[in-house]
Amino acid sequence: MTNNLFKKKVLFILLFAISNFVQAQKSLVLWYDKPSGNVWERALPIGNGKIGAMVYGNVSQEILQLNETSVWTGSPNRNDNPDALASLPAVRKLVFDGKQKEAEILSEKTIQSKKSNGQIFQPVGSLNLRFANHENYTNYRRELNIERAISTTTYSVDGVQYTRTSFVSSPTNTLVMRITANKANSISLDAFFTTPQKNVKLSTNSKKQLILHGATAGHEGVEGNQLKFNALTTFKQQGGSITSNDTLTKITGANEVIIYVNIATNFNSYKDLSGNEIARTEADLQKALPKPYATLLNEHVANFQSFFNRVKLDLGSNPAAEQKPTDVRLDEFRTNNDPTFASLYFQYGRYLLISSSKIGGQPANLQGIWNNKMFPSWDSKYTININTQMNYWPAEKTNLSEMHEPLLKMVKELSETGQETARIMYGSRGWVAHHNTDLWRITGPVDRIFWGVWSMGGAWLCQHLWERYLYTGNKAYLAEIYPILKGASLFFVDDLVEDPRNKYLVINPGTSPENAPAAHQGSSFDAGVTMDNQIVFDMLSVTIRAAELLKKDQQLVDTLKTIRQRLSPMRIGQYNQVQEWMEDIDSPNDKHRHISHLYGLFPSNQISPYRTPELFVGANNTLIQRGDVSTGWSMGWKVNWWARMLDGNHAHLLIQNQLSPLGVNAAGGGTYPNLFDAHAPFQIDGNFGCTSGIAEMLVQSHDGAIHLLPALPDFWKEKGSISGLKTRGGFEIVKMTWANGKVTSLQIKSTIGGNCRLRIGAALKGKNVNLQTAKGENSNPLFVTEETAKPIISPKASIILASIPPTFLYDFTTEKGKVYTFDVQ
Ligand code: FUC
Repeated sequence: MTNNLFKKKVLFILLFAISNFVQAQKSLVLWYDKPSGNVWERALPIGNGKIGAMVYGNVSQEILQLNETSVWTGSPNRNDNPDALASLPAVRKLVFDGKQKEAEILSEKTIQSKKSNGQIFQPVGSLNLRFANHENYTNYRRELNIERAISTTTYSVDGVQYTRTSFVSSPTNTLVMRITANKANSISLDAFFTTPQKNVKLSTNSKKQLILHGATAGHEGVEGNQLKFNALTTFKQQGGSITSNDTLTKITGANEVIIYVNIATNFNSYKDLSGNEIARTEADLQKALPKPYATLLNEHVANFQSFFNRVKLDLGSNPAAEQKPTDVRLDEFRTNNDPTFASLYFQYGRYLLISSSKIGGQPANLQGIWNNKMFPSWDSKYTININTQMNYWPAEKTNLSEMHEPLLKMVKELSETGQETARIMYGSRGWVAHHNTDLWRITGPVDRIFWGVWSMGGAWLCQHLWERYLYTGNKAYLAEIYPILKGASLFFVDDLVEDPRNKYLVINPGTSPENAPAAHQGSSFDAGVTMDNQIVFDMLSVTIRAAELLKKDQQLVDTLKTIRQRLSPMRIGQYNQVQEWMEDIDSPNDKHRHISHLYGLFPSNQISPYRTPELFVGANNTLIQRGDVSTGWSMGWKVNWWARMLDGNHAHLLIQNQLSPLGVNAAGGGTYPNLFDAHAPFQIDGNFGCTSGIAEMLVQSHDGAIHLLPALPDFWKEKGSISGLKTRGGFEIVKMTWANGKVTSLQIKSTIGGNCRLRIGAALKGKNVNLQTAKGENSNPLFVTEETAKPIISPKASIILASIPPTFLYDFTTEKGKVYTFDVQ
């Protein structure tokens, strides 16, 4: 090769690499050509699971709105109603006698919390940066690069180009903003804190640091002034000068400014507030301050990418659409084929989970870790009758198991606090949690009893513990969580009662979250509702499995099996629907956002096209009757349901509904310009729900096999690939490509060995593996499915079984650590 030719080749490779890099960058960026103004839902979220911030990207008046994971009102407290136990026989009798409304009225006094309805997740305040004479700017752009977890704002004033780069570093627990200009001595700013918190002191010190120290208030009779927080802003500038007055720091004529924000509280645990918030912020700052900026940045990016880069998704591309700002793409998504926007939204869900849920922090709440209001909707706490669970649907399957940790820890803590609730309110062993909890791990019923009576929160959350086991096969972990599972089941052993009408064992009082059948005079109370039965079934089943795997508690296993047999099967009603209630009183015109009785379809696996064909059709009818457009999270759930119905096009329709600007869906939710999900208001569950749904459209593993491309919509059929999704059994889809709707290549890694069963639409050929046609049950215990009882079908129903697309089912034996490669035949 001549020297020139060599140079040309190198240049070509370089250009190619750069253009690929730019392409990857572009597709994983949210960007805008206008500042946020004063609209919080336009600002861009950054966070490390402990500190969260919304970056407004305003030019002359920049705002970093600040949160810290443990800044909640109140202090350690409980909210059980001690009158519950004595009243339970009367409440149960009223329900069994069909007097649900009377039961509800009585329970308002005896079961509903007389104390706190839960405490509030609150903001710390804002760091404000004023740039004088920056009103007239050009070349404006702000972006959030979700592949690097960095927000950048650039603009020019008087020919000088300014750049602000912000990120929240995990390794140092510090928010960092660096401000640069392409002309020396151009950066001048005033910085100061503001806060809606009442009990605070703002100050500066001799190091020109800004300090915001305070304590949160009490709420609903729970003592305040206990949870202390400290926010500390530190400046490091090159050139120019720095001065401060009592609450403001002024920088004049600098070449570069780096701003460090540290926030901490005295919170150690739900029962211990003995930490030192001031020492903590100092200690964190000392981790960041000595490091060169480039090191801080690189360590942050490396840490973030160690999670984020595990999964890559390509659903196809539409270059014309991709050139537009994110808010314009959002506006056009429902009428445009913009598959990169769907993959961006999928990855944004993963970005948000990494940024709002990390070991050492609290689980992502209703708003993740981002809230600017003192009284946010539903206190921005943990609604555990769907919303908190939905936050964690993507965790295992999108290869972010570590992000699951804060939730799993919360379940453990609820299993501690919930024991007293079980004992005092129900006279039961074990533990129980109702439909909400908060930083203090309250487990009593909150809000009006219409909603609060539901006692399944803890048991549903336990499925997350079990799911982690199914994805990892880690027996030591199983032994750790077993007492929590056992406690949740013991509660049911004591709390289930025989329904005199039909002799089934039922939960009474129970409810199908937040809905009420017209036939019950507007009361939500009932006994033996479908979702209760499904959750109890799962709870008993996983406890039985865990005990058997650990070779423990044989007698208890026998008891649980006996009880499980006495639960009501699911029912198919007169409208060919899965019944929500024990009686056939559902309305086909009910559009309620919760479709709790389809818990059995997703996230559970009690309804299956292969094992329960009648219920599968019933679920389809229920989904059609309930309709598509609803609140954001409800649409997110529906993406998962339609994926489980093997209907990719309907799932995609829901993604289009969800990814519509707020206001487009009459009487429904949508998406804000910063791609936060809109209930409305902002609720992060919808983001996470849809992310999980997109994964479920590509790979499922709940039904005895790894099902590849179970629900690929026409929009994504042409060509695509996915890398890094995890499945039950500890398998990883190293890479799967497809074209024209069919898998074209596949690599699967086994991380723990065991039988791997694949379900796939086209015949496969193993390259380094012998595929067998699968027969009988999957021998891998991590894929076990429980037998769902045959449904009771109304004589008025006429179920026509669905035709399920044919698939191939293969088995092959795997070894821990090995990668298996396949071709399509
Ligand atoms: C449940 C839902 C509401 C809302 C709230 C936080 O009560 O029914 O729609 O999402 O949680």
